[in-house]
Amino acid sequence: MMSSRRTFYANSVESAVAQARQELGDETLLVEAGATSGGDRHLGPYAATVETEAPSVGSIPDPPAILEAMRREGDHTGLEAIQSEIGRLSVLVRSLASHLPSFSYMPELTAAAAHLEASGLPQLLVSQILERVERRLGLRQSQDRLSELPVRRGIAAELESLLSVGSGPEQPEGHRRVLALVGPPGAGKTTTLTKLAMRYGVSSRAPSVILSTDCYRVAAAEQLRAYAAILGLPFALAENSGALSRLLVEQRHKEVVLIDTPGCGPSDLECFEEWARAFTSHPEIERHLVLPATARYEDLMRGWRRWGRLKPARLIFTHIDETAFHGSWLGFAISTGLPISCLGTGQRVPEDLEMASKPLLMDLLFGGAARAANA
Ligand SMILES: Nc1nc2c(ncn2[C@@H]2O[C@H](COP(=O)(O)OP(=O)(O)OP(=O)(O)O)[C@@H](O)[C@H]2O)c(=O)[nH]1
Ligand SMILES: [Mg+2]
Repeated sequence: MMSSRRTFYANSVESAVAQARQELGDETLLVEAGATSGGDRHLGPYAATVETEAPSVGSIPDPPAILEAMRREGDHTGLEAIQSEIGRLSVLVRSLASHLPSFSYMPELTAAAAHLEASGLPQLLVSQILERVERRLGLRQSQDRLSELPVRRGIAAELESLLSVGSGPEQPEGHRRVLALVGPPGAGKTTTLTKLAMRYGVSSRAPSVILSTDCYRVAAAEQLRAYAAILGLPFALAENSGALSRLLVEQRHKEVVLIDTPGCGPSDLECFEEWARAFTSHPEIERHLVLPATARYEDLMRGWRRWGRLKPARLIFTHIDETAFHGSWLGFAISTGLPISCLGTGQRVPEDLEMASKPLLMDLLFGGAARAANA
């Protein structure tokens, strides 16, 4: 299916993105957002451009899927020929792109461009951000060279306007929160859920309960049960979607309901479909998609074709402590338009959990690589 682009205008980037998602669905991909300029200004101060039709899963096999199929079937000669052709084309595209005006940045921006690309931010996003900073700071017109600081601030301001951070589970008084952590195997769902239970379920003193739907790994559910016992919180295991529905009715007086889910891998469609159906019939469950910050942007986007179907409300990134390159997951957050709620920064429970804030995200993006280099 071919995709085309549409632009939404509003008083903030967040509401332009919200409008797009309301009209076109949660799987809509954000390709550009920011302050409007020139002839578009009368339409609204901010704009968000989105892809209106994402390719449907499985309808047209994409190149990585073809490669994967060939790998499974042991077609190594064909695989190598395609890989070498892709390598040749990517060198060619890079060399052509380097001659385009949008890729030849002003000297002030060259180092920043290299840093952002090295951090894993997708190249398209980097060029969009830097073009805006160039315009906003008038770099092409001015004869004076700017120092690094205003350029860095300009980039941070652009990025901050594209990113959104959203409330984690710290629930407003009197407002019930039913949260499910979903995501790929090993992302850190159970660990993060335990951290959240300790931080909010216990310290807020709101009546809370921990539910698990992970019947695939008995040890994991038992570990969570043991944690719940230490925290003095009730725990229940839902073996299927029907059991989950019954438990949600039983636990309707609890103000904080934290649900752990199994990590369904890409080949485990049955597990995924069962819980996708269960969540669709319970719109009150806020889905927080847990993803490792160590994953590449392209892999996160591939996973989004599946995880996007669960219509997550927030993103949680874990394993933040294991990488110094934070552009991939930040780029993914910008592309999906979803707010980041919290970050897993290590294995310690409950210490290694940070609520997301824009200054923290900027510090990670700009400080991470520098800190790693100095370590
Ligand atoms: N370094 C680091 N390790 C983490 C973080 N979060 C989780 N882990 C570790 O990652 C491993 C997997 O964590 P789990 O919480 O079991 O992951 P899960 O998503 O529940 O896994 P499944 O239930 O198998 O899908 C464990 O060894 C955790 O201690 C983090 O933020 N940083
Ligand atoms: Mg788990």
